Amino acid sequence: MNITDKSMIPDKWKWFPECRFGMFIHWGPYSRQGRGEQVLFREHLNQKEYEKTACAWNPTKFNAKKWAETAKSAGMRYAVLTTRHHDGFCLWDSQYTNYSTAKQAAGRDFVKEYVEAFRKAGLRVGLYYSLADWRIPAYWEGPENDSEGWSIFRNYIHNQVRELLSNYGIIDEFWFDGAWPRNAYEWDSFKLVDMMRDLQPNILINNRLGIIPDADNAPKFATGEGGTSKELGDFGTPEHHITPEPDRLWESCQVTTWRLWGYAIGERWRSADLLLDMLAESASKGGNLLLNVGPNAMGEIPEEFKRETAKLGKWLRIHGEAIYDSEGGDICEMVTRGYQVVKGNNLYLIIRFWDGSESLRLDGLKANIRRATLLTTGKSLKVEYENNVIILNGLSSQSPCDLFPVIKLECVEHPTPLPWANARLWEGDPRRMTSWAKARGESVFVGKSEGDNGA
Ligand code: FHN
Repeated sequence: MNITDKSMIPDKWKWFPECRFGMFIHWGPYSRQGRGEQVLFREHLNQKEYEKTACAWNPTKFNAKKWAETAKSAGMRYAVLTTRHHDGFCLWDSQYTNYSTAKQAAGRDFVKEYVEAFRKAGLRVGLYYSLADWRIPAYWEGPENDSEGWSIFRNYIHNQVRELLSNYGIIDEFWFDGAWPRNAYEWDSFKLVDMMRDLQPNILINNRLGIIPDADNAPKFATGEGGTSKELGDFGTPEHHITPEPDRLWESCQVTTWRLWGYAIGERWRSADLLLDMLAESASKGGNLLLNVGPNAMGEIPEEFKRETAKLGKWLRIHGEAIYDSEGGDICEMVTRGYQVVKGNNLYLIIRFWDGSESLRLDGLKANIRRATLLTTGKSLKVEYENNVIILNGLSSQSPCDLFPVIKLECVEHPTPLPWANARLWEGDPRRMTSWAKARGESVFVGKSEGDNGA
């Protein structure tokens, strides 16, 4: 499947590229410590003590409607909430444990409140679920050292996934995590996926269900990205980076802070232009961006997140057609200007660097342009052709917007690259550039006659 060819994407999953931008929410009792979602393990906390703080956790300011409003204000069109992270604490009313928000101090089913509020706001909903549960000795021992304990633990996992997909309506995306160090056979992942598809035939399942040990070049252990396999998983999950998967949907998950996913007191925040850069890069490569927020212990989304992502929402209200339902891009060399994103026969130039010159020169693009518009202001641009070079005229000296201005090129047919520009520097056939160099001559000296070999 070529993920940028929409005709190759099953209808039931077309919503994914249509949405392009989602909210990742890492929230749990670890927000009480305020040092990220992994504090239990990373600081080797006493499990009993952690359990007490988790059971006493009562985030009275949690209001899923407000979270949904923040997501919409950011231009996000779906969300994924951690139902249970590696610490084992459940944010829903599980019938398989009392270690949950429903059975402890909060007395609420946060997953129910989340799915209802986000759906009501017109957003699609995803659930994150960690296979790992750091409380359970059998998780650490594994089947080879505790076969009975492992079987009980694995049944617990399968039962919880079943109840999450049975009791909360249509779930659009399921985000497994924490497969390490077990493989897909040990998790019985093929059986798990079969059950999930029976319950929710249209669901998108990610690739973090453990590695397939006998698959070609399978790593021995799942990496930090959960260990991926082509056989399992409808979409790839590059984490902290933006790397396309050539043959399936993919979604880059990124933090809006400097490092941690869960709420961290004193964390630093990425600015709106950095966040937009990630969104534009993901779209230009044909993937989604799942941008994370860690709400605080009382259930409030940090003001810094609201402030910076609202700027993206404002940008998307003007330029969203360049992102939503896009089909990748990267047609030809553009790195000195920004990103290219394609939709049908339209090519969007997302300009990261506005240098103030009156015209923009595109030397690698082959396109018959019917109309060129500065999408940011609606101003028409004049198009000229000098041999193979396309020149867009009429640009202002000052950038027309705080973030990235966008130029929309409506082409008569699908835009393509010129031969030299059909690959990037350090890629493709180097000989495609020979004539370009030859046009200057062979000498290493400037100004010498033809034939000098520089001796
Ligand atoms: O260990 C987790 C981590 O805490 C976080 O949830 C990220 C989000 O993708 N996933 C795992 C690390 O790859």
